[in-house]
Amino acid sequence: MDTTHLLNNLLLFLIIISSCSVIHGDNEAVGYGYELKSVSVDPNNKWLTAGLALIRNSSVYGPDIQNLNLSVSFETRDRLRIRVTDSAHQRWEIPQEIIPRQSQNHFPLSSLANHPTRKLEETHSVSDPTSDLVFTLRNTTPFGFSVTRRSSGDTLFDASTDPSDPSTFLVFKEQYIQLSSALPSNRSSLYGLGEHTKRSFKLQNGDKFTLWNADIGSANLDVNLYGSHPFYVDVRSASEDGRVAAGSSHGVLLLNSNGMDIVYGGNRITYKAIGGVIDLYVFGGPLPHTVIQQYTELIGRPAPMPYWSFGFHQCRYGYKNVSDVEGVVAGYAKAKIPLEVMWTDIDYMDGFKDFTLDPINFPENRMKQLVDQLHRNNQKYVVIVDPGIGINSTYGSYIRGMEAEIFIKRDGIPYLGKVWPGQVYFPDFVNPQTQTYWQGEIKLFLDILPVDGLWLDMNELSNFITSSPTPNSAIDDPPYKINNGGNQQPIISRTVPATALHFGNLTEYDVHNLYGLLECKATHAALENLTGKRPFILGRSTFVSSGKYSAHWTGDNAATWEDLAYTVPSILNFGLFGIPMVGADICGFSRNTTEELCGRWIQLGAFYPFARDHSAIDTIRQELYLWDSVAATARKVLGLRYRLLPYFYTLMYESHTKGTPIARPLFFTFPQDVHTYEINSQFLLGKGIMVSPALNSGVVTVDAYFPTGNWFDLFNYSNSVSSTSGESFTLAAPPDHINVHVREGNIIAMQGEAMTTNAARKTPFELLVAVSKSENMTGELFLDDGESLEMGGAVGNWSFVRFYGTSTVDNVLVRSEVENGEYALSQNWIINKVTFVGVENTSSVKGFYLSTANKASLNVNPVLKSKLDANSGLQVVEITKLNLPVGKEFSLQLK
Ligand code: MIG
Repeated sequence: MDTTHLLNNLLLFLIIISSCSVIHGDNEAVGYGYELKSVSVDPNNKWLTAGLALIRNSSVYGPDIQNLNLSVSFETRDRLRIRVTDSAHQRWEIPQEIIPRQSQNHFPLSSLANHPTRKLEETHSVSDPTSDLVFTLRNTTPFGFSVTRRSSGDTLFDASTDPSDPSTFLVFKEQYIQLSSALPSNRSSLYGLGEHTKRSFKLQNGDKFTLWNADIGSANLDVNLYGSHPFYVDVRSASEDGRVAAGSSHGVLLLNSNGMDIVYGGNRITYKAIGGVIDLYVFGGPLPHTVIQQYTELIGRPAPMPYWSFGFHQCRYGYKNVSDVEGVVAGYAKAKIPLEVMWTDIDYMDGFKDFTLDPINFPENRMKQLVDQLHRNNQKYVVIVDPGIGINSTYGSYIRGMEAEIFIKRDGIPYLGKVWPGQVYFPDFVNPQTQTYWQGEIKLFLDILPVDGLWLDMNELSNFITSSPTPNSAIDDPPYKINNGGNQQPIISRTVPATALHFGNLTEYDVHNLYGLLECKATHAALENLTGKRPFILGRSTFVSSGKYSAHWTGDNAATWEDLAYTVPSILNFGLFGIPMVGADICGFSRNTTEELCGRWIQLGAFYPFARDHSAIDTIRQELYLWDSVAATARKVLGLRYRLLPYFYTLMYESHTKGTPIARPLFFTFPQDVHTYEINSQFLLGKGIMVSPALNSGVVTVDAYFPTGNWFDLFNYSNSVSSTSGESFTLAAPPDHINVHVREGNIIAMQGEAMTTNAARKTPFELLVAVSKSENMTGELFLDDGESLEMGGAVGNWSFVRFYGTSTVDNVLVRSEVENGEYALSQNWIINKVTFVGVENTSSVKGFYLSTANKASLNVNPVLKSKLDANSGLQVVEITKLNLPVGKEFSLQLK
């Protein structure tokens, strides 16, 4: 070998060595985990605390925190809280003032040293004796932990470590926290982790979720959108040993407001947050609806929505002037399509300045006429408000904001952003003074124009410019780049820079995701104080607990068939997040809709909890009366929606008191039916009404899954579907029809169709009894004035009716139990008609018995009709002219 050759080889060798060291550098583990130093366990088994020490520093993503405290507590029987914090320094955590939690710390807050520590053993477990959840700490290297169910042994959260796999280790750095849990390979179905537009409702192994509130249109799949909800529900299928039943469910919340990526892959779920602490809550369920009940018990139950907000809403970005808006209102009236609420986008403002009116196109006197006219017709009016306050020395809201010093600051002066009005400052809703300021601005506006609700857009915060980062700032440019916008855009991109400061020197870095929540909270308080009525707020940006203050729409979708389909998973997700009043822009926001698409969209949208048609300025108009076919289908589907208003409203009450969503995944009612876990394009309203929309162009049939039972078409009470063990059916779905079915076992209180919710409330009730011979039948009805601050508050202002039914071969019975019947009696509500569907034809019905608590007040001369549904061989029996007061208990028996 000559020297050149030798040198060359040496060089090659050096290159390999050096490149190896480069590779080694890149391959340095993100972290090496922590080991257990001390443990103390509450003698009553309600809490455990432990000290953790870093095993080794890693140079990736900045400095590690050396010592951590782990504390675990059973806050309720069904709620386990696991906290990991820096033992030396206080770190950012969402304060109680922003999200009040009913959390008590069962463990002593004073330092660990004051408590007898235990001799370290291989594992330490803690479990409240009343709980099904067990927490186990593993004294491995590195340490790990898990949460299991006592009853079945199922592992719910598994942060045990595999020494050979650093991705299983806890990493806790200044600006990077990583926590990972293994999931059982094929028994977990996960839902939640929003806000994202996804093709499927069930989260897919391989999915990534970025949480960083951004003004990114919901037409964009798989990227972070307007809101952040680090919460999922895990619905398990049965275990092989039979100990876990199908449908066994739990929830997990990582209560952390910082930007994060969540990776669901390789049968693990891994959180990568760029700040805060680990504050993990496990909700034991064990059913989907009890998980949401427990979740909303912690974060707060959904705000009650006014009755009128369940009517149909029309909006558009680009209405030209008051006459244009009046024309739309008239168009609906002429077409006899119910219009409850008219909306106006930023067009109404003077130079896009909040709380002003354009003097030319939307002048004060004409706007007043419009609103007065709407109110005379029992219709409502809602306008948009954006957070940015235009900088203009003659603009009152700006002047008062400067005086009150309530704007977000950077480098000691208000941070200068740019939105619709041009240059703006953003109110800092962390500052308690901002509430006073904001309420004052809203008051001045309401004094001019008594609008019925506010629409809060752009509150991510959205900014038309990206300001330069502060040089060498790890706050504006953190070491770990979350996947903002799907391409690791800087977190300061088109929003307020992370180094900007809020009240109390909180950084935008930490509170960014809370802005929309805080704006909704302040607006909600302002409207309550100013109007004394139940506020209606529609918010774009949301976070954990936003449902306490506002409704939500899914933002800027496109008028495409794909986006129509994606609205179903999006809406179901917000139900899980505790924001049940949710809808998508009907007929599509961007791009030109078509007659066929718009027709199908109103068919589906009529059953969104929040139903609003909205479109962008550069698109064709899409009011429902513009096409005859769309108008006809709108009359039909909105007609059914309005008949179902008492049902929607009673579901609102259930949401408000228990957290249960209005629009629900099928597995809420059928958790044991594993087929329901995969469904993306159907949903339930409450427990018993199923919507199966047509979502493709040109179709005249729809394939729909029916869990076991008899289901009856709500439009005609026939066309029943009988599913013996859970099956798919191909149903007729001609262009003018959407399949909406009620399942046997449900009793639905309905009212009549009308052009406004107010008029619908004056019509008599009809009770629809979907007869089941194998199950008890139930239904509920909540009644109040629809606008008082409280829903179900002081006795005397509301009534609650429960309906029960049973059926045997020759006997169908339905009866009511009434709580606080006086209110319903004072409103003279009556049930005029009871319709039984699915009556067995073995003995044809000849008559009925009716009894009430007070027969004397009855004026009954009922008429009974029955007809055979050829489709099912079952009968539909109608009793009319009943005149039964809703507020009085009755019992009615077919014979
Ligand atoms: O920069 O106000 O999502 O519903 O029509 C766009 C105009 C601002 C975004 C909202 C959309 C609204 C539009 N807004």
